[in-house]
Amino acid sequence: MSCKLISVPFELGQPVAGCALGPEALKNAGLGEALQDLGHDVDDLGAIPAPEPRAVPDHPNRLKHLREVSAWIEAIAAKAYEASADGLPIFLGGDHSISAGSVSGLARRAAEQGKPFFVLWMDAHSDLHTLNTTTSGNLHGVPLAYLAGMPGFDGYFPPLAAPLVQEHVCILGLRSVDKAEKDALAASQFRAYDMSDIDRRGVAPLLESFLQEVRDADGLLHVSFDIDFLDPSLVPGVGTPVQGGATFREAHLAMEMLHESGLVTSLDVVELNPTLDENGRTAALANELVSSLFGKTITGKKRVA
Ligand code: HAR
Ligand code: MN
Ligand code: MN
Repeated sequence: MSCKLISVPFELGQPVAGCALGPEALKNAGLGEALQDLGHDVDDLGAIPAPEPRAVPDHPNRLKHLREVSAWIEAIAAKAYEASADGLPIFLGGDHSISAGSVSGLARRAAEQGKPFFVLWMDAHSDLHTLNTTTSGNLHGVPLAYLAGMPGFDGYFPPLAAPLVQEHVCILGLRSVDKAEKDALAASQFRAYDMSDIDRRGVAPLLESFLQEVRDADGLLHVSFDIDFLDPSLVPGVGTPVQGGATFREAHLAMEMLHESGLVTSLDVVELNPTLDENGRTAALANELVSSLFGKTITGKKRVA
């Protein structure tokens, strides 16, 4: 399989400096080499150049860097569409606002191919604010609402070629959901699993039922991996840590299952902030998990999905 590494050094979707250094940190920690060692072709496509801010009207809510975020989404979406013609694109963020671009470009490609498009959103946060409901104004808190075609983005974010089907989205790892996001979730058809669901039922059954849906639909699967999915004790290098997150073993199991499924066609790795990291351990752990997603095993034992 040919993996295409796409660096997206953008951090203005959130207020903490350093996230733009995420792609270099992941690469310097050996991501490309790890994928090659697992037998994959790796094509490093370099970084998406910073676009000019997009001319958008003033918004009544106080939104931070709206023009920059909007321009990056447009540029990333174009790149995602192009790169997904062949190979498996891996977007290295950057904060989670970049996924508004990667996922929209990939969804457009899938729609053109007549393939159902599924998204696994691994995250402490639901990222379901609209431009009208966000109280922080940090636009890494809105990508999933935008991608699902929720109201209020018209004229501010680029038009969506193919909004996500809510039933085709699984959010895993939730433990920070704001009031407006709770209302949005309650009114939605998303599959949303919080940490309590993981504790009560376990990662494996939750994920397997979603993977079975993807399989049954002969769909494409994008994984949007927000590193704050993991417990902050494991990943100091994230800007918005939330206690009570996934263990290494839970994340590792999820990645192994994703590999065994053979269904994953694209990936985001987002929210790494190397300036907050401790001796690169967040980057190293992210790489370890990505390696599992791409076929690294403990014993080499074959498990049939
Ligand atoms: N819900 C909060 C807000 O909108 C926090 C959002 C944080 N998002 C991320 N990505 N870190 O998941 O401000
Ligand atoms: Mn997120
Ligand atoms: Mn998050």
